[in-house]
Amino acid sequence: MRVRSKLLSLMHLDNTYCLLTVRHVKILQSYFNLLDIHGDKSLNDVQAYCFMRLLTDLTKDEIYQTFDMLDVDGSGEMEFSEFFILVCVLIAVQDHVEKQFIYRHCRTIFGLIDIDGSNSITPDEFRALTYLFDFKKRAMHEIFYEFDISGDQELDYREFRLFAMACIDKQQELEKKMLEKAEEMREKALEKETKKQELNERYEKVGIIAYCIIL
Ligand SMILES: [Ca+2]
Ligand SMILES: [Ca+2]
Ligand SMILES: [Ca+2]
Repeated sequence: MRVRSKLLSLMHLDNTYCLLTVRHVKILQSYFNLLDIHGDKSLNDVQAYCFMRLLTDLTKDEIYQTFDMLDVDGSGEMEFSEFFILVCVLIAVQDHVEKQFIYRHCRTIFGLIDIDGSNSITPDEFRALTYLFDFKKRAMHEIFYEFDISGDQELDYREFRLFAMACIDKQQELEKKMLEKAEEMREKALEKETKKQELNERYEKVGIIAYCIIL
């Protein structure tokens, strides 16, 4: 999923706990109150649809599936606590910290994608992660069976937690690679600069010698 929002681009999740600050929660509460035009402290499916349609590139089906996933109390409406989770997911995606987010909020994510509340995740339920967190569909199919250690075609919480831990390993591996690449580029730039400086000094010397010869 892609996220585009000026307001959300000003908000970031805390590095350690992957949560919003109290100040941002207050801003979000005011934003929610503005969206809640009926003043009943919740957003109905149409309001939630418009909100997600405006901020993301999710399809209609994906939006309604996300709405059902987030409607934890089954009220058919999105209350602030559910809206808050949605916004945290959007910010995690916007800031590319979705793997970290899954790891930190493993239990919550497990509860969300377990739509039927069976305490285990089927391949169909697991698919929600592909569009929310931009996992590749084919890879996710393989990943699902890789972590289904008991082989019952479902992921229980312990299996899902292993998946979440693997996510963060992958993220750290990626970050390490990016840091190494940045260091490599920095060294190359430094080397280039030193060479340039040496060349300039040499030209300067040659220039001085030529000037002396002319004199
Ligand atoms: Ca609800
Ligand atoms: Ca389930
Ligand atoms: Ca299993």
